[in-house]
Amino acid sequence: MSTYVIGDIHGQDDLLEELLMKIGPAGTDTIYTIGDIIDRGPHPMGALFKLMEMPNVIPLLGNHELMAEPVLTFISEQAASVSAQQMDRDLKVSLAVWMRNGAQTTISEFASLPPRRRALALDYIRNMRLFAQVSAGGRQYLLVHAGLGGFSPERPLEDYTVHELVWERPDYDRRCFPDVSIVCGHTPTQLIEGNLSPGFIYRSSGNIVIDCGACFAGGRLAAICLDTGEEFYSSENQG
Ligand SMILES: [Mn+2]
Repeated sequence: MSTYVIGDIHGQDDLLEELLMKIGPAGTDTIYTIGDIIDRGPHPMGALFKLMEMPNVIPLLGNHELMAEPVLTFISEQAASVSAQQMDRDLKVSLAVWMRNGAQTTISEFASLPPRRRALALDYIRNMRLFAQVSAGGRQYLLVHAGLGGFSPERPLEDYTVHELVWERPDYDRRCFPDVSIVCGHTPTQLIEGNLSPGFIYRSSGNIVIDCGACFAGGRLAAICLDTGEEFYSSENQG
């Protein structure tokens, strides 16, 4: 009955497979993914369907799934490829932003799926949760893709906007709660200023950042066991 959290996967289905082998989860364990299963890497839909086949996986929403949803909905309802002419202006803007963020592999894999599989993938994305509150190993955790943007101790979690939870980059040196650790992804730990172990799980002031840059050469996919604090890593992305 352990609880694991996996960082930003970004289409690295091989690293995901390897990490799951290392964790060796039991059917009674729970595995959260912290968001950003798709984009950038070679097989976003491969990673997504692997997780969809695991009933003990609970996926949280990342900013990449948020960007993808309207465009994938369009593709699903229209043709097998994206034809910008049929899109309204809002959707064109969404597509442009998403394309700048590594959408290509997601779009091509999604477009090549049969309609039934597309519907299943979209359903899975639409049902992703914004956050999860977990108790494990006698400690309390808040799992959320980016963190608590616009944090104030008085704000109930339900009050945060989607943007604040999946896009904004919090100050990891700020402790939000005295007795709740925040587990998040979104910022590869290679990019955290002053981090002495870039590419490994970063802990500071009750914040645990588990995006270890799986989509970059030299980065890796990481997971943490909330019960024990044990860290798991895939091998490095060979680029
Ligand atoms: Mn990410």
